Amino acid sequence: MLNIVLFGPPGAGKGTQSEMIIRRYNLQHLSTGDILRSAIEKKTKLGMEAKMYMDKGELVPDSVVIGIIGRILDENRDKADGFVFDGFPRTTVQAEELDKMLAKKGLSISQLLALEVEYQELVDRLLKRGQISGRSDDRNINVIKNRINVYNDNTRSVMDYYRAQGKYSGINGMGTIEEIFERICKAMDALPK
Ligand code: B4P
Repeated sequence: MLNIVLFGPPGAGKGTQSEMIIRRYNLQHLSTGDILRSAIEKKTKLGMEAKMYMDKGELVPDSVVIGIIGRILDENRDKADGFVFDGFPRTTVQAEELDKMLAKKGLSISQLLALEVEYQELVDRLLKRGQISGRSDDRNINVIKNRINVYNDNTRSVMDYYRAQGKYSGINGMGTIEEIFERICKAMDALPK
């Protein structure tokens, strides 16, 4: 199985590239952001709790997110040739827990692919999406800046966690969606089968 962590700051293109990766490699897309937004839309208890954090650009507590991922892994394991984890793990605690959950199933992360994008480009992409999609966390410049700060303070260290395992690849995330996808495919095709 090919289990990829697609990593990067908010607006790096994780969601966008995940959609293309899962089609080419027959993988399953697991986006914690999408799952949380769907819970908010359905007004579930989880959704109401998550909304308080997401509207401010803060991370939802580890225990909440880890519980969700555990359930989904159990339900979906046999449905594809592996997973693309998009927006998860976002802390080293989440990364450690993910390793434990996968190990129980005899699985592991194959590689972390980190999309590298300049600060102003991130802000511009998110503001543009805010105008089109109306996503509340993309409409306020202060919330966008806070999300990038939270990434730098709490999430960036996840790269070191995988680097220490020899599972880190940096990908230039500037350019067109197709150009970036080609770079990702090159990195994925070079992974041991
Ligand atoms: P996410 O849903 O993960 O949102 P995101 O980080 O903003 O990135 P996303 O993947 O959606 O955007 P993309 O870069 O593809 O998280 C939202 C919130 O949920 C978090 O702030 C947090 O509160 C919570 N959360 C989620 N997971 C969590 C976890 N594990 N733990 C705790 N909390 C969690 O794209 C952005 C825009 O750029 C799009 O409009 C796209 O079209 C555009 N774009 C992409 N590539 C482009 C390119 N090459 N050129 C131009 N535009 C491009």
